[in-house]
Amino acid sequence: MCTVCGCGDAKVEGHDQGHSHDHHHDHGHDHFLDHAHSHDDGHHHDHHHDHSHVHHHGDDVHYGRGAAGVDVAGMSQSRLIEIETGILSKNDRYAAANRTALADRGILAVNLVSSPGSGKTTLLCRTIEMLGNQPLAVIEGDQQTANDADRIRATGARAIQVNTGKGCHLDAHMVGHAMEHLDLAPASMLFIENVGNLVCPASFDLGEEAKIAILSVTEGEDKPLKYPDMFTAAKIALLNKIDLAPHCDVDLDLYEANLRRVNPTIEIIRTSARTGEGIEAWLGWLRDRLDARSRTKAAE
Ligand SMILES: Nc1nc2c(ncn2[C@@H]2O[C@H](COP(=O)(O)OP(=O)(O)OP(=O)(O)O)[C@@H](O)[C@H]2O)c(=O)[nH]1
Ligand SMILES: [Mg+2]
Repeated sequence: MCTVCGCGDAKVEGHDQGHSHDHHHDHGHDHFLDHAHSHDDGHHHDHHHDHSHVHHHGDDVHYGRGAAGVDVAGMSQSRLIEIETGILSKNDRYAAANRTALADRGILAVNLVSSPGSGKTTLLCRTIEMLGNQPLAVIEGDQQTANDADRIRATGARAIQVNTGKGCHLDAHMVGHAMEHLDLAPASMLFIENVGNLVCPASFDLGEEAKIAILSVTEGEDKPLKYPDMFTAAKIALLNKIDLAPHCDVDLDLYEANLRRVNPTIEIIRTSARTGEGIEAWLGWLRDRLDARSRTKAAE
């Protein structure tokens, strides 16, 4: 179960719905194409569920009314809080382990987050092509299919697909597992493409250097205001599909102003994965961060 939205109560073989499972994943099999566990043992949780409002859906279902701030059928509020508390510290531990492993090898990891279809994979393919011989690897998160990993591999880059099943986000444990399989080169870049979802991935620390929010011009200028958590969590936003702007009723300056309203320090680059506009600036951002990593490592 995702304790942000309550989704992902997948029935998984050998796993009861919604229990606070403490699985260890020391099993030897590669389950990256069948990762149907909801993995709620991985939740970095500084979101607050401080909904003061109540949504009425029908006569007797109320979301977010209780102390846990989320309703899950058949589960008490105290049980939900107990589960969340256990989950949070676990994800933080996994994220810290990922962060240490990455820092030890001077690897830059970035986490691409966005709503479905804003252009994450297309941008990544373009990025990989333009980075040339920079060592890198990709972790692809989707509920189903290996389409995106296949697209990445078509560029010649190494990629591993994590299917989250009913889960709505990647967590630090999944990423740690994928990192082991990728056997990352020192001073490489690791791109993590999260599940397309503008809500839940904001709350999960994966051990990455930064969350990169991708927005496309067709989504509407008000999205930063409607989904602020994602944009406060991100260090940089790529305003993508800029080539379509002349065909859309979009005010790009207002888009940027709304981003800065929710996150005054966010960096913004206008990009087109189609034409390549803005991609050099994005590569410059990545290279600067990778260089900073190497300098930190050399200073140790
Ligand atoms: N015109 C235009 N189309 C784009 C651009 N970037 C992506 N697209 C198109 O947008 C569609 C979705 O792109 P994807 O790269 O699959 O988006 P995504 O964010 O990876 O999607 P999910 O992984 O499903 O969340 C595809 O048809 C792309 O060709 C762009 O900069 N300009
Ligand atoms: Mg994709």
